[in-house]
Amino acid sequence: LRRSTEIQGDILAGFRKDHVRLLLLTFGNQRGARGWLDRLRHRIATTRDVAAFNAAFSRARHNSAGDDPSGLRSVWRSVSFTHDGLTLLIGGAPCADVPRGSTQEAFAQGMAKRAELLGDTGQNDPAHWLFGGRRNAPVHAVLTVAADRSEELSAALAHEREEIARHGLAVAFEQNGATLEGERRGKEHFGFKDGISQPAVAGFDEPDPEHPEHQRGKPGTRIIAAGEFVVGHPTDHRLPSWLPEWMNDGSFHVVRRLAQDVPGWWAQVADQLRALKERGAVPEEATTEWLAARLVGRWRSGAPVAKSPDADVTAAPGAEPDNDISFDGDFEGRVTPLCSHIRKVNPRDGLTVDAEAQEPLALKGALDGRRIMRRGIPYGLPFDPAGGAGNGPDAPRGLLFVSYQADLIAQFEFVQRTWVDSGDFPSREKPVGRDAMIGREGVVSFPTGGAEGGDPVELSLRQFVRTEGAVYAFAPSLSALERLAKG
Ligand code: N7H
Repeated sequence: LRRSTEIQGDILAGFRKDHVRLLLLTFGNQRGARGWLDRLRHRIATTRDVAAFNAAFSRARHNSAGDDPSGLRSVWRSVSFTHDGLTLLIGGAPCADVPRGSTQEAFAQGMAKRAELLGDTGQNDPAHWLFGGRRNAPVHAVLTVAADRSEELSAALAHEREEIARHGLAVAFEQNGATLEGERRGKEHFGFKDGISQPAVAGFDEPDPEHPEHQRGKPGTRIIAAGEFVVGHPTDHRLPSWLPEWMNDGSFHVVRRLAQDVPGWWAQVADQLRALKERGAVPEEATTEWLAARLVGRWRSGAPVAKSPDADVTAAPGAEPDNDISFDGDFEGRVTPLCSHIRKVNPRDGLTVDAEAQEPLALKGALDGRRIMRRGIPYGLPFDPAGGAGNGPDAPRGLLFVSYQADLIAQFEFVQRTWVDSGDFPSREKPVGRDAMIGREGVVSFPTGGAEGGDPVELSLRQFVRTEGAVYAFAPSLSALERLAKG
């Protein structure tokens, strides 16, 4: 990729580590913050570093037939700044021009101020947040440290803490993240395989020789313009956002701590299944796994309901979970419900109902501008009634949701507001309802009768995912870090 030594390594390549810590930092003063950054910048991973490591790791794993190619290890760091943090570092406004409704306006306001827009009210209210809320210590920078092993992470963190203290910075909050272990590896706390569908990036990921719009070896994974994720790179559909030149090769960083009530969610699935059976709305043999898969759009293994409507299928050992999903032919959501998480957050080819009722978003390629690069990881221990205190129902656990995108409003906020939280997306005669897995309390429309179809029924769903902290930050290029440090 052009400029791969400029773009921070987590944005396009992805750290892909099992142990992660986010240090949310408060600056003491400008001099200290600049001094800290001037030393830190030499430890920041670039896209080239991370991509080379990930390629070597994949090769080693391939050659060792699925085993962990131990020996290949690295510790990666990335850094991003909130609007307040940049203002302090620069000693003035980071963006001279802040048009209404622009990504720079969302960034300048931060997520707590945009709580109403983002559905962060009620249980999600920033008054209860652990970081980023009005009552919390100000966050100026987010330092991400990621490692293969927890000992390596601890050693790196000890060094980072020394540097932080030495330059008069304070840790406002520490957020850990770790891949779940054993059978749960690669899955999030509700039990589903995550991280399957990611956008591929033009100039970075290799196109398939036969289907150049898709990534090689990953059928169904569209290649999207780099400018959707990295500021200042070409985009296909969006107008330039007129960000200042110093932001080129950087990316907006969304961090959200999303708590998951695992037993609550599964209990609700069981309750809903009972109610659906009483109404004769689902087959007698339907199980909680069957219903849960329809709320997500994939089974626990990641197998898409669109292709395996009746039961989960385990992929061949070493095979990647299937991302070659089409909703063409299932516009009414009879197989994969329209309220399922994956249809809400990436509707793919499932939008056009008929020629007259064409949704503008269904125009070829326009959805590419809504994709986000997800870099989330679970936090907390799994729910396990047979385990210790950390495995109990009230122990903290959830998804540390992280995404990178070139435009906060057109990408993250659009997906969250206009798709996840809105009952009218996709637009149909009967409202579809909110996202059936991560939405707030509300009613969704659930299909009956399978592919042949009966009338959909309404399900009242409660809320089992809660926002517990959130920040908007910006991850600058390596040379912008140098300029910020030198002042
Ligand atoms: Fe979602 N989950 O683990 O159950 N997500 N998500 N997400 N999500 C996806 O395809 C989950 C959240 C997206 O291209 C899968 O990788 C949970 C937010 C997008 O087909 C699973 C939470 C937003 C995709 C989950 C959560 C998104 C996606 C299927 C919160 C954006 C790709 C596996 C606690 C605002 C869709 C996969 C595609 C997939 C889970 C939140 C976005 C299993 C638990 C807040 C774009």
